[in-house]
Amino acid sequence: MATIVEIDTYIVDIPTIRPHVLAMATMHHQSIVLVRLRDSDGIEGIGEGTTIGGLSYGEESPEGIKLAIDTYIAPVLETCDPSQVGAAMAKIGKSVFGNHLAKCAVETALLDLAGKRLGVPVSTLIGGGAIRDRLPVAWTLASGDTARDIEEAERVLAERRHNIFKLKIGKRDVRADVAHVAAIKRAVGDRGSVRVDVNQNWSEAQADLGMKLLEEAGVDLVEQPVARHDHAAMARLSAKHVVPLMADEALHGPADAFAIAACGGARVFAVKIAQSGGLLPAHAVATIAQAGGVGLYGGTMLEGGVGTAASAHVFATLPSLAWGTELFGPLLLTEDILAEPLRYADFHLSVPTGPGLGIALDEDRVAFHRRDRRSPTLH
Ligand code: MUC
Ligand code: MG
Repeated sequence: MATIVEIDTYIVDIPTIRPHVLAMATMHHQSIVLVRLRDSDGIEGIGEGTTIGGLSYGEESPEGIKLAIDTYIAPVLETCDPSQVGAAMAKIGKSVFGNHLAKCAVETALLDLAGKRLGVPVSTLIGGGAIRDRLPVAWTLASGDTARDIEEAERVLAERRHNIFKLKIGKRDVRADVAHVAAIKRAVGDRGSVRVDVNQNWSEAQADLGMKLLEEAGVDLVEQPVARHDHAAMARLSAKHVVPLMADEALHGPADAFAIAACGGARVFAVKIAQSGGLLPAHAVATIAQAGGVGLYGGTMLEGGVGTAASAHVFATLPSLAWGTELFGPLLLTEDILAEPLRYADFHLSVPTGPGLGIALDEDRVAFHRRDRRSPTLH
């Protein structure tokens, strides 16, 4: 049996191309936790654990992800057969509660390694193989300025890069937010789909008003308008409004997926590998959605190239992906950490095809941006 002989984790900080304004934080850079595993046969696997805005989005921070892996997951991993990914993750799950982003990073690296060992892409290991080779990709307009957002939408439409737009709202008064969205929808017209993400920032009453006005403005989807634990409010809003409600922060794996599908809490799920606790649980979330008649959207934690490729492998296996994906993370960063960037063209992302994740790191660029090798100016 091969064993894991090296586990290296480090944080890289990469600036964003512009401030990314969300209800709970404004991002100026993204902090990516990379995990590199090497087994006794010299095969390497790479994984990524990434969150948004430090501790403002969820319970895990970049520093916490690294600590969970180094201190609690690595000692267990050293006792596991790296080719048995399910067994390794089950063993880790027995001694590490929660910590879904850290577990996703480790599971990604194990699957990359196992895929390289077998000479197959990760999609073959999780869902029986890819059934599509490219994925529709949304872009998030979140500069904080309506005119700038419209300019950005026009540019990416002209480049044929994106025709699905997600707008980040929830920071301002409901009517001011709706006016911003309606102006962008008027500019985009029938050339694209406009959706919003409130990131839990509305009360049920605000969401009731907001969803009515957004529907009138031509918005196609309203993501996580209320608090993630308030399944009852999500179900009432879903039942009342024609515009579908999409669950995001409410979904932390298969148990949440089952509970939300069962109570009619959302008509669409944003499936995220990180929030689900890995690629295999994310695939289970999608299966539950499909069984419960819930539509699917491939979500992101604004990961860099590694997490984005891993997500693409999962989403490529899903029989239906009616709402597309938002796997644009690498495009929000000033620099790509992959040796060969992922391919975005004709409103789609191409799913990598090589063994494992089908990607390689740009080692010089990664070394340059490693937090432990730089002066602490970015964090
Ligand atoms: C979120 O809440 O969905 C996804 C796209 C984006 O701009 O932010 C993320 C997080
Ligand atoms: Mg969201």
